[in-house]
Amino acid sequence: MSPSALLINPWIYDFAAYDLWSTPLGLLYLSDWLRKAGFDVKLVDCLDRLHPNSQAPAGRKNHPPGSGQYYRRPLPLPDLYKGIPRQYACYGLPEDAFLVDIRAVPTPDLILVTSAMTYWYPGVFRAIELIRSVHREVPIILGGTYATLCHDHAKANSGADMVIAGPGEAVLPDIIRDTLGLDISIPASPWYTCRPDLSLYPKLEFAPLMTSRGCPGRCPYCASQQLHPGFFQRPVDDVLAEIENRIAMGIQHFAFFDDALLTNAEKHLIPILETIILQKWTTFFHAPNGMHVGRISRDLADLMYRSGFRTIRLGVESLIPERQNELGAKLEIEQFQTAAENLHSAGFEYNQIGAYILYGLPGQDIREVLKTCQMVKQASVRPYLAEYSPLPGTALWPDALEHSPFDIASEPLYHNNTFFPCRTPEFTWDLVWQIKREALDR
Ligand code: B12
Repeated sequence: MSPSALLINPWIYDFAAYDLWSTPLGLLYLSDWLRKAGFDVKLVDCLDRLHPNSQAPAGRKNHPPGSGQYYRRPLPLPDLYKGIPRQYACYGLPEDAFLVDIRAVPTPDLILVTSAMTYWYPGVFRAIELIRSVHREVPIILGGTYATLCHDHAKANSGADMVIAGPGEAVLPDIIRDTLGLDISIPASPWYTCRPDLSLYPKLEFAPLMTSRGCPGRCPYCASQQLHPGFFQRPVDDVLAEIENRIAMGIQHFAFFDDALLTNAEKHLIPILETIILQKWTTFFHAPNGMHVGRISRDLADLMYRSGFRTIRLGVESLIPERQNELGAKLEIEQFQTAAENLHSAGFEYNQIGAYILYGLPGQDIREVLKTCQMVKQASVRPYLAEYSPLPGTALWPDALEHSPFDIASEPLYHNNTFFPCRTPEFTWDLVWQIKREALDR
């Protein structure tokens, strides 16, 4: 009998959540690895809107495949969020449907649970509690973003038998040996020899695509270096083979998960897009993660348009020079205007191009954000407000500790972006609504 593993993607516990091509990509990579190692693998993904019992509201017509609303179960507000004028909720599969799925799985040898945002840990804990109630004796291993960045918190509180920091591929053989006493003969292979295992889903609207891991940048608010040390781009042919394979599965929509998609574009993204155009493949690409604005030349914008990009998000952060310098000086206003012009000339419309603007940074008067919003709109680009979430181990963390009136070091719930953990004394919820309105008004 083959050994078996059950993979779990837990719920989101938050004030808001909307599915933007969300996929437990880490788990899907690990699944491919496990299958190569001879495991039988099952997945219960609480965030799969296409699950027959998801109760997710039907998708809106004008929203691209892969995006949409989750089923939402209102929850009492945790004490430490008192004063936030928003409903707290659990997003994703109803609990009874989760339990039906968990019970339907024959007792596995190993259970792997992933975790995403650090402040979503209550959903992770709840999943572990429920799994434990059904599969009492099975070792539960927790990994992912929360498990990596808040490792001690997860070890102390999650209820998992083992908490793993960092990429899982390299440590799976050790985990399997330690928990099951099995020596897996396949070597700890590099992640890019695996492909996200999409066979775990009966229904798919899109495929996640990660053409690189890590990031060459060092943005002071970002934890990419801790999560995926170094920077590695997959060979172009390998990425194209993956796209071709997905097309053969009937998939047309793709969402990029790269941290730095446009790095080294001449040798990486450009040849990929040129081949797609040459082969006349029908593809639609979404890049919900902010891309490096200064790298969007006229040629690249044309290729993006012609190869089927539909969702463009630009990592603007701030167009106020002092703030931009503090964040790594990656962008000048002229570069932003040129990139916007290039995208418009290529054919992209206002609603397809969004600019992420960071707000709620340590010591930042959020009124400053209004100016960047206005400049972004002047270039016919839609502002998207991205609230700062402080993360341990990042360059901005000491600043965040100094400016936050809350105990962000010991309580990850305070990392919640909606909470504005680094709020200044002038902060009010009215001001937040005013800025949100300004961003939305055209
Ligand atoms: C893609 C991405 C998004 C996408 C989609 C996210 C999704 N899950 O679907 C979008 C653009 C929507 C997004 C949005 C946001 N994001 Co984001 N995002 C990322 C990004 C770039 C990649 C995540 C990913 O899928 N990686 C790919 C997989 C392969 O890696 P992985 O999941 O880490 O899995 C590996 C290991 O962790 C491990 N592993 C995972 N699970 C398990 C389980 C076991 C048992 C084991 C052993 C190992 C293991 O092995 C895996 C394979 O190596 C990360 C940064 C990063 N480099 O990780 C930020 C990141 C997660 N995002 C972040 C933030 C701040 C946000 C936003 C709040 C930004 C904003 N203000 O709007 C929003 C909020 C999202 C929301 N409400 O849904 C922060 C985290 C904040 C936090 N407090 O935790 C990160 C870390 C970036 C940063 N600032 O440093 N994001």
